[in-house]
This record gives sequence, structure tokens and C-alpha cells, in this order.
Amino acid sequence: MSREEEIRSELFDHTLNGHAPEVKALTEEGLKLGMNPMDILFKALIPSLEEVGRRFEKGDFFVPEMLIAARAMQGALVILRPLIAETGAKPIGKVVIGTVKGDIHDIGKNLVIIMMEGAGFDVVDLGVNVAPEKFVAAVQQHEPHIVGFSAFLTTTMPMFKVNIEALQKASLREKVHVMVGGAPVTEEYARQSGADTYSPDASIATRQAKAIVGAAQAAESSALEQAVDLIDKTLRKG
Ligand code: B1M
Repeated sequence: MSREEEIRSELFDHTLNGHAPEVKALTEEGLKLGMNPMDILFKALIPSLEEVGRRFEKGDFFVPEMLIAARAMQGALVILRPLIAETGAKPIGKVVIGTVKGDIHDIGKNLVIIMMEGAGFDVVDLGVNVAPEKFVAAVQQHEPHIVGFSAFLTTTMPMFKVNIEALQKASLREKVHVMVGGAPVTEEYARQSGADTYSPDASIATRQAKAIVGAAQAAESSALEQAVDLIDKTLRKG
């Protein structure tokens, strides 16, 4: 086994057991050896958290185990984030995102943010347990292309619909694209909630966000072309 393979396997085990100092040290060692930050994330840390979830479901793990595993993972994310997210390029679009009211899971949301920032988006993170009024105020203030709702519990998924209704009430629904995601969410559920886009993971979410912004910009420039056309015709008539 190469040292890189050992690091991946040790990262998996130490995250599973919530050993934050080891996870931090192994992440740093892996990076020093030239390991790709995305590999560390997707081939070691995320699979480990998935295993935490499986054990919790079976009753082998309880909330404290889940919490310390999540903390260990967050420690590695602090190190990986700047390496994945910093592009230095001019923002290609704006996104407001948060975990819905009643839900405090944030690792999945934070990964979406890291990947979107890495792709050049300006992302406003509203955090966790975000009330509908807070989403509405942020959309009013930041005028994003996309507002993103994350939910990780079947009991908090209904907040998608509540948030969308709050946007409608504030006459903002037509002005912003609604993207939703989170472990228990499905395409079908997202559609029934009234969302525009469902994303199963952070990298697909980022690809979709690029397409959404591209389409919005194309629509803007076509509206501009039409306006120039109209002015042209009016001037010619005059
Ligand atoms: Co909780 N938890 N948890 N938990 N937790 C789950 C979600 C659960 C599936 C575990 C299980 O039973 N297998 C289960 C939910 C069951 C359900 O509703 N169907 C569960 C439960 C029940 C609970 C509590 C109710 C437990 C209790 O108290 N009895 C409680 C609820 C607290 C609350 O929110 N009110 C609770 C608490 C916690 C901790 C605090 C201990 C901790 C969270 C720490 C934190 O986030 N800071 C925790 C953890 C760690 C988990 C698991 C193990 C891991 C979640 C995670 O980070 N996954 C989780 C089990 C699991 O998911 N396998 C579980 C890794 C992450 C990268 O994946 O979150 O899917 P994911 O994110 C993906 C996609 O979903 C997508 O992209 C992300 C990256 O690729 N995505 C988007 C996410 N948001 C998106 C938004 C988008 C687009 C894509 O656009 C806007």
C-alpha cells in the first residue's frame, strides 16, 4: 500500500472515530505529499461520514459519535477550503444559501459553498436554522441569481415550500432561481415543493449553477439586443 492509500484509509478511520487531531495531521501530511484536496474530500472524508450515517441508522452510533465525527471532518474542511475555493477570478454570479429552519446540519451545505466559490461564485452563507424571513431579506438585499435551500431531515424538507411561499408573498419568486438539495431530498420532492432545480451533490450543484447563470446572462443580453433593435427602428422611423 502506498503512503497515499494509507492516508486515505487512516483518514476514513479517524474521521469515523472522531479523532480530530489525527484527521488534521493526516490532511496536512496528504497535502504535503501532493495529494489532491478533492481526493481527500471525496475518497476519504465523505465516505467516512456516510459510514457514520449507516452506523447511526443501525443503532451502533448515537448523536455524540455523529457529532464528534462531524467535528473531525470540519477540522479538515478548514484546511481544504482555501485550496479548493480560492480562484481570485471576478465572480461569475451570486448565490444566497442556507440550511432551512429546524435543521442544523451544515457539512453538505458547506461543501456546496466551497465548490461554488471554487467555480467563481460569490456566495452569501446564511448558516443553519434559517427562517423564511431571513431568506427573503437576504434575497432582497443581495439580489442573487440563485437562492439555495439545504435540508437534511425529512421533517425539515417541508420548509422548501414554506420558503418559496415566503418569496412569492414578497414578490421575489420570479426574480430568483430556487435550488434545493440535501441527503433525503429527491428530484420528485423538489418539483412538488415548487423549486426550480434539485441537486444531488455539490459538484452537480455547481455545474447547474453555472448553466443557470449562463442562461440568465444570455436572456439579459437578448433583452438588451431587442431594446437596441427597438431604439434603432424608432430612430429610423423618426
Ligand atoms: Co444527523 N441525521 N441528525 N447529525 N446526520 C442524518 C442526516 C441522518 C440521515 C442519519 C441517519 O439516520 N442515517 C438522519 C436523518 C434521517 C431523516 O430525516 N431521513 C439524521 C438525524 C435523525 C439527526 C437528528 C434528528 C438526531 C437526533 O437528535 N436524534 C439530529 C437533528 C438535529 C437538527 O438538525 N435539528 C441530528 C444531528 C446531527 C449532528 C449535529 C450530530 C451532526 C451534524 C453536524 C453538522 O452538520 N455540523 C449529524 C450528522 C453528521 C449526520 C450524518 C451522519 C452526516 C451528514 C453529513 O454531513 N453528510 C447524516 C447521515 C448521512 O447523511 N449519511 C445524518 C455528508 C455530506 C457531505 O453529505 O449532507 O448529503 P450531504 O450533502 C451533500 C448533498 O446532500 C448535496 O451536496 C452535499 C455535498 O455533496 N447538498 C446540496 C446538500 N445541500 C445542498 C444544497 C443544494 C444542492 C446540493 O442547493 C442549494
